Formats: sequence, structure tokens, C-alpha cells
Amino acid sequence: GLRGHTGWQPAWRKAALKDSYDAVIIGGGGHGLATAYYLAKVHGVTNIAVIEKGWIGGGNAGRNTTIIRSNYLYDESAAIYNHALNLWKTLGRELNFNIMMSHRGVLNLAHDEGEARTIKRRVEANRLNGVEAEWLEAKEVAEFCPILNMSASARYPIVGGSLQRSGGVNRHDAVVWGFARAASALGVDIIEKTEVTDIRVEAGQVTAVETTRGTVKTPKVASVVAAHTSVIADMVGVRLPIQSHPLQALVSEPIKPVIDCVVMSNAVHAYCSQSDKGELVIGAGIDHHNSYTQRGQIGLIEHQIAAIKEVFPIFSRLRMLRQWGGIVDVCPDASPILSKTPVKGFYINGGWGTGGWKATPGSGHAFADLVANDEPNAIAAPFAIGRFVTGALVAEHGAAAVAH
Ligand code: FAD
Ligand code: PYC
Repeated sequence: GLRGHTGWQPAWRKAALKDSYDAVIIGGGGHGLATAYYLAKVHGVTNIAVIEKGWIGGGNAGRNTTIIRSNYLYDESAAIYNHALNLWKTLGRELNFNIMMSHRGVLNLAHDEGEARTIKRRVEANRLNGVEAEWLEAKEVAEFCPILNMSASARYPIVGGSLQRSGGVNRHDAVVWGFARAASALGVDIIEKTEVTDIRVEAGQVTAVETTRGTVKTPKVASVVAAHTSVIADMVGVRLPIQSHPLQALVSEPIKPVIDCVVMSNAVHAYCSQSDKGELVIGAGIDHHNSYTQRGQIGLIEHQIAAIKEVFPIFSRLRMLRQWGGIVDVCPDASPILSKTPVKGFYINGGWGTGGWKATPGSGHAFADLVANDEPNAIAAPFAIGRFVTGALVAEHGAAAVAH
């Protein structure tokens, strides 16, 4: 294959950290890089750095199962997740990078009448918001995904499900690399292996970040660090109601194509898709303890496998190839934070919990607008931190489709 290939050009510049920038983005995950790209592309703000303590995409961006959908319940969520879904449709072309976007359809199963009622309600809410969604009866579910266990005597029989045909999966590394390459080409400095250790504030205004490579002056700091959002916010004295938990996933040995859609089940709690390599990509609900270890507990994995076998008995003799965990930053209402703060020049993008991948381009686009203009646009406004004081929460636990 690649033997003899030499002279490959690096996709993004290995920039040296400068003494000052117009803005510093902390965190080189999907959302941080998307923010940098749109700041440069849409707002012409190019004297910026993305500072990443490890390697770009080494956090949740490189650990997630890439499920993309926009079928959330509330208007505010429909706006941001559907904005993202629309951007995904052309992102590969825009970045000139094959992000392997596959709109193969996401099927959310209902296992009893109560669940069917809430899912149908969400389908109707989606349609009122112009979000593509449909309800499938059990017979249609079986036709759409023939390997599902449709037996009426199953412990949790499948009674129907919602389908978002435009939902799907993509290739996480490619998204990270595509945003990094495009942002770098526009002048953004991407600084890896550099940790932000403190943020300097004078008279209520951000003035600099301290890093493991020295001090960098800047009037604007955008925190896009997922699991470590509370840690960074704490540096400027902002307290957040975020809980960080492990979230695990695993893949099976590769097999021939057997499932051409994404299936999620809340009741038994498992979800599955098949990668282009043939591996089944399987995920679970969160580990219940708080942690920053990027590692979960074996009990969760056992439960996850039992749940998958319940829905797909055909997988029962497959061997699992590898397992990993990320740390997700969960807000009390299972909705994200895109917000200014009481500290002038300090902005937060985080709290995406178990479901931020799908939002990556929409989040970056809306957050770049906030950082550039110092005001939230209509998409970002409902996700300000003030909601934890006013009570105007955007309660999306039901649509998160991953158990919290
Ligand atoms: P990250 O990639 O975590 O980026 C944050 C970066 O900040 C990290 O690289 C970190 O090293 C860096 N950082 C932290 N502190 C500092 C510091 N002090 N200085 C410098 N850098 C710092 N979402 C979906 O929509 N669909 C899914 O199917 C899905 N599956 C998931 C499966 C798993 C197992 C996990 C763990 C998550 C899943 N998610 C999913 C959630 C999704 O991955 C996250 O919500 C999203 O990726 C978070 O945004 P990010 O990519 O910017 O985060
Ligand atoms: O938000 O759809 C989602 C999701 C799937 C797996 C993890 N999160």
C-alpha cells in the first residue's frame, strides 16, 4: 500500500507559540478547531492560536462514536443541532477533506407504549421545527434493519422507532484534521503539547494565558475543553454546574457488512453502527462516578454487551477487539454552554456531555460569532450560563439517547 510514499506534506503548520494573539482558543478538539476555522474564515480573525495540551483530536473528538442527528425535543436544540447537520452535508467539500460523511439513517427504538409515546411526541416536535424525522411501526423497523430481534417474546420487545434518514456517522480524525488544515491555511497557529495552566485577569478583563511554554498575552480566551471546562472556568473564578463522567465505547472484530444504519436503544441501553473497516462500533451510557481518567469500569462494558445481544442476538459470538473511554462534561439539563461570562473576554463552549460530536460545525460556527462580536447570536443565546440562575433550562435528557 503506502510503501515508497515519501515527501508527504504536513497537513497543518507546526507553528511556534507567539507572545500575543487577538484570541486564544484552549482545546484542540473538534469544537475548538471548528471555532478557529470559522473565526478565521467568516470573521477574518486570523491572529489566533489553538492551544492543545496533548495532540489535536486526542480527547473526545478521537474517542467518540460519531453519531450525527438533530432530533432533539426543544426549539433551541433543533436550531443548533439542525444548523450543524446542514453544515455536515457540505463540510467535506468546504474543507476539501474526505470526512467520510455517511447519511445512513439513525433509528431510535421504542420498547414499550410509554417510550413510543415520548418518541412520537419528539418526532412531531421535530417536524414542527423543520427537522427531518419519521415514526416507524414495528414492521417498518424490521424492514429498515432486518437483523434486529423483533420477537414479541423478547425481554424488551421492539414496538417501533423514530428514524432520521439524514442522520449518520462520519470519520472523527478526518474532521479534526480537515478543520486543522483549513484553519492553519488561513493563518491560525495550532500549538500542540502545550497546556494552559492559568488565565490572567486584570480589572475584570482577560489579559493573558499562562502555558507550559510561557505567557501569552491576549484579550480573548475561548475555553473549548469539554471534560475540563470546570477546571478552566475555575481559573477565572467562574463556577459551573458541570459533572465530568467517563463514557465508554468498544469495537468488535471486523466482519462483512451486516448493518447499514445506526441503531440506538434507550431501554436496554446500547447503540451500534458498523465502521467502513467492518468493526461494530458499540456504546453505552455513562459510568456513574466522576472522573478525569479517560477510563471506565468493566461492569458498564458487561451491561453494554448484554444489551447489544438483547437487540442483536446475531452478534452473540463476536469477539471484541478494543475498548476505550472518554470524559464527558454533563450539564444538569443535558444541553451545552455557549456563553460569555462575567469576566470580560472569557468565553465558554462546553457541557456537550455525551452528544457534542454531532454539533461540531454548528457549535464552532455559532461560538466563533459570539467570540468575534462579543454577543451571542440567536442560535447561541439560549445556551448562556445565565439559564442556571433563571431556570430557563433546555431539558434534553430524553433526546440525548445516551443514559445519564
Ligand atoms: P475534546 O476532543 O475532548 O477536546 C477538548 C480538548 O481540550 C482536548 O483535546 C483536551 O486535551 C484539551 N484540553 C483540556 N484542558 C486543556 C488545557 N488546560 N490546556 C490545553 N488543552 C486542554 N457525541 C455525539 O454527538 N455522537 C456520538 O456518537 C458520541 N459518542 C461518544 C462516545 C464516547 C465514548 C465519548 C467519550 C463521547 C461521545 N460523544 C458523542 C460526545 C462528543 O465526543 C463530545 O461531546 C465532543 O467531542 C466534545 O467536543 P470536543 O471534540 O471539542 O472535545
Ligand atoms: O448523542 O447521539 C448521540 C450519541 C450517540 C452515542 C453517544 N452519543
